[in-house]
Amino acid sequence: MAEKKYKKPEKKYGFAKQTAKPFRKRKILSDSATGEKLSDARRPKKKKDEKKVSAPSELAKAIQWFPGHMTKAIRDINESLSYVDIAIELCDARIPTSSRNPNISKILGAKPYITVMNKSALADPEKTALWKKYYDNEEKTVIFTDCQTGAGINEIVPAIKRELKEKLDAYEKKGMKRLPRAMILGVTNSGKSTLINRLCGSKKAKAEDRAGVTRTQQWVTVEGSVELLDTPGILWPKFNDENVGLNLAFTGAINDEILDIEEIAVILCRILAEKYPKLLKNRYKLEENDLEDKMPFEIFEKIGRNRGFLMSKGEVDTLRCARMLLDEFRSGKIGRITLEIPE
Ligand SMILES: Nc1nc2c(ncn2[C@@H]2O[C@H](COP(=O)(O)OP(=O)(O)OP(=O)(O)O)[C@@H](O)[C@H]2O)c(=O)[nH]1
Ligand SMILES: [Mg+2]
Repeated sequence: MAEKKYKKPEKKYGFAKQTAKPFRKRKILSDSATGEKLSDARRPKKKKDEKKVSAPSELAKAIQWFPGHMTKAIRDINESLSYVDIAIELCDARIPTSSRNPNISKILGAKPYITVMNKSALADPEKTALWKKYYDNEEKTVIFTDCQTGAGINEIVPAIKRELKEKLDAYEKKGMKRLPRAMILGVTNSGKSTLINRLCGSKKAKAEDRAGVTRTQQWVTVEGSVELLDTPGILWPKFNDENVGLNLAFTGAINDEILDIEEIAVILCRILAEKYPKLLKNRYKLEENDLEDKMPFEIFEKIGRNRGFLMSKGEVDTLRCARMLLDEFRSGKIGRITLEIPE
């Protein structure tokens, strides 16, 4: 059966009016403790005349994705910690704050770790420079990498060896030939498996452009250099800042199946119109007045029209437009974009 599309807003109201239509997929409602989707029966009943479904912040608050396999993944990480010398937290350079697990110290305890900001070729170089400056003032090692261009990849093994110098020297003194063991963990879809493949030079770990691909841990050896443990991507049970959920959704760390991607795409439109208007205009052939004083849904619709995503009666195919917009953002086609700057 064809999926139901948004209706065009009758009047140019604000965002609330634009989203005042039933969620195409209400799957976004989930039990944050178990990650289980709430069945219709368990969902709070809406009053008959209740029109407004969500404002951006309501939607953002509703984004949670902590399925059962993540609870297990965290338990497995805990169990494997005693076998590894160091951990690498792999984050997304486009959202350096949102993609850092707030519970990382709790998960890793006293285990040393380094932070890697991956997908840096998709991030805004000017903002990345700000982040590098910011991290220089921190004690922790933070490396910016990109698995497609290879940028920064060569810095990882030396950084591991530097962090573990005392331990590795002690092994050498005892005549023990043992490679350092590193666990790679981080948010879903940040490129953990791809990084491992890149470091070992072959496709040993399964990697796909979809959140939640790796489901079990896997050891991979980089000949004569390091042993790496791939782990399933993990998030945390509750996003304290609502923008965190949105940023993770924009970048593909949250399973699209549980999201209302049309609403997510409209919010992304608003953010890009604010932060990267030139890139948005260039990519979608928008005029200055297509952005000026326009509501996010109007910009989104205009993009759909310019792309020719029309249905019968000339309405914009919003689902197709949302998929395209998110896809083009995630793959860097709109441009190099970073959504967060250091505070
Ligand atoms: N442009 C770009 N894409 C990347 C980079 N690293 C990974 N990818 C892509 O991101 C997608 C996810 O990569 P994976 O390696 O499967 O990510 P993961 O962190 O292992 O994901 P889970 O196992 O689901 O947690 C794939 O389509 C990769 O090709 C990168 O540095 N730059
Ligand atoms: Mg993986």
